[in-house]
Amino acid sequence: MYAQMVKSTGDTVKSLEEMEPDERAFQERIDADIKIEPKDWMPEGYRKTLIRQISQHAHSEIVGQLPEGNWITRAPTLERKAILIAKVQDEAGHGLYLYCAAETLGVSRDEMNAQLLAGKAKYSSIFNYPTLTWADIGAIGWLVDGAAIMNQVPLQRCSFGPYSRAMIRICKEESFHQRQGYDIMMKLVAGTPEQKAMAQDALNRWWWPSLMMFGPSDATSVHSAQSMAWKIKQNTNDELRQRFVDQTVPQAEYLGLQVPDPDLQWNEERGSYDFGEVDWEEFFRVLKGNGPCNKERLAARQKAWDDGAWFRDGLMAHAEKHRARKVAAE
Ligand code: BYC
Repeated sequence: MYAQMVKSTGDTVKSLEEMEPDERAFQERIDADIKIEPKDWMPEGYRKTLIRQISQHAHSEIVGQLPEGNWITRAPTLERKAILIAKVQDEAGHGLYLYCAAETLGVSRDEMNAQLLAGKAKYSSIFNYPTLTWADIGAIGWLVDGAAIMNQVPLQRCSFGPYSRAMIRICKEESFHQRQGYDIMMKLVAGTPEQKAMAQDALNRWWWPSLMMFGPSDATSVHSAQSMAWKIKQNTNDELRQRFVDQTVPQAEYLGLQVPDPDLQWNEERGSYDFGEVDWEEFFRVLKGNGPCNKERLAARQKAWDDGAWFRDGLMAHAEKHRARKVAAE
């Protein structure tokens, strides 16, 4: 895809002719599907966009541990507890690969963390909702990980090498996560009427926030046009949201659950589902820090940072001692 063919919804995307020679050579590499590596020349905007997206993605993985971690002590069986611990641990691993990928762009993990705690860097809106019942753990795996996979599979082909490679492993693990969530939902819908009602209630609460994960509509997405020209993103927010709906509605039907959208209907002509309008006011309210759990999530991250101070200090003191010994021996 050539840069000049991308329609811009926000910032204008320069055509090849408008670019300086360095920038043009860079764009031609992107257009030829050649990966960009950390030491290659890149436009400052490309570097900044990647730092923003990858760090926000990393923060999402880390903050995303909190709603699920809430159920580790209350998982209904030892097996479910072991599975949930493993899943939450995987999310920590994803955060770490992603912080490492962002660090190759010249930002430190401490800086990224400071931006999160100062409210300057975002994390996915979805993690500002509470996990009220065990069925929410099923719904998160099924819907939230399902939406994450839909968004992340194309990111495996991202033009920036370290991000694209991190996504390959992350996507493999997310597939297990999605299946464990669906498995919880299958058990619940085959259980007592109360258990089935719990599954339906979780779907009711998580459906719309899951659709919001894909970001604002294409008409209001600020970064999509440039990010697609740079092949950081391969698809628009609305395209991926539609794919998610098309994939997930039959899964809900198989479970015998009702998707909470009166406007949902199969469109024979388009070969996909029509669905209702996302409540964008709610989405932007959550992004501004006013969702049900924003304050709690940031307070938990601040506490983790404060509680870890002694450990970071110990590591630094240890490294300094080694350095001093090495210097003395030379
Ligand atoms: N939540 O111009 P747009 C997981 C922001 S975690 C919050 O469309 P872009 C998991 C956006 O950042 C999955 N903010 O932006 C973990 C921008 O604000 P800034 C996390 C959102 O970047 C544990 C503004 O809105 N996945 O898998 O082109 C357990 C305008 O948006 C959201 C990723 O992070 C949102 N939902 O597209 C289970 C994937 N949406 O930065 C599961 C990587 C938009 O200008 N990220 N914003 O202040 C992406 O693919 C893209 O960044 C997005 C947004 C599609 C999210």
